[in-house]
Amino acid sequence: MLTKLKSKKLRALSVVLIGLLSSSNAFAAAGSNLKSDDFVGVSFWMISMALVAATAFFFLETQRVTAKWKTSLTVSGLVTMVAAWHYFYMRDVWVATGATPTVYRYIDWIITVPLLMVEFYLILSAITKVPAGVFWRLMIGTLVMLVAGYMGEAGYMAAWPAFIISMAGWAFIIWEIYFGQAGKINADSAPAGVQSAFKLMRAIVVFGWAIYPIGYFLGYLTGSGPESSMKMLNIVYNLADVVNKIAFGVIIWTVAVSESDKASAK
Ligand SMILES: *C/C=C(C)/C=C/C=C(C)/C=C/C1=C(C)CCCC1(C)C
Repeated sequence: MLTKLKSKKLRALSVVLIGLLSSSNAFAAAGSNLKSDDFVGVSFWMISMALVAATAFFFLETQRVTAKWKTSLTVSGLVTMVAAWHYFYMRDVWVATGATPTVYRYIDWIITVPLLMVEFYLILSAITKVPAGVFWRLMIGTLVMLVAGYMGEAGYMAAWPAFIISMAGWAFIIWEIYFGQAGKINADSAPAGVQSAFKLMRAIVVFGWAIYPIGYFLGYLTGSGPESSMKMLNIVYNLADVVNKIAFGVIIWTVAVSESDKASAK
């Protein structure tokens, strides 16, 4: 019974992965060749593949943890899967045209960043009851941050004011997870393993996420030539995604496994 269920899951997973791979191949065939000195293009390729591998890993590892941690790991896998898919497109836009794939980047963020915020809610919900206000405040902060950022990058708004509004949205998120209700619930009710994961995750929201506004600053606010600043912008955003999507998921995986092992040892 158990093995039957498992093989079904594995089949479902392989369908997902084959889908990912074939969509990338179809697109690559229509695109152009990656040049050996196009390091931004190389980073797009490497990160696409790392995201695919991370997706398979997170989905498969859901089998190893107890029920209430499965959702967190599934969400981690969704984040890397959605990002991988967008990376295939971003990579081709960059390699074929040398243009910054702003629209794909933000479509990716508007899906994956709320999912990352949900992770805070989920890891706290795995241990105690969490009021819905926590969830909504994290969502509102995310929306303000991303909508303003997009308006600045796509030219609907001047780069500086958009930057400032977006920074305010990010600050609001940080406030909630450090000093707001989310931070308090963690400090008051979470077991040690969850607390340390929560602390690492929120440190990522401060230090890992800080890489994006730095990229925006270097890309739009330094007044350097558009070609070099766009290379800088894309390399910085790509590296930031490794930390904030893959490493973030790995932290959740670590706590999910250790808390599950503890539960089964009881
Ligand atoms: C997986 C993608 C993630 C975690 C993306 C996060 C993006 C940000 C934290 C972006 C923040 C920005 C600012 C705080 C100001 C300038 C504009 C943004 C949108 C780059």
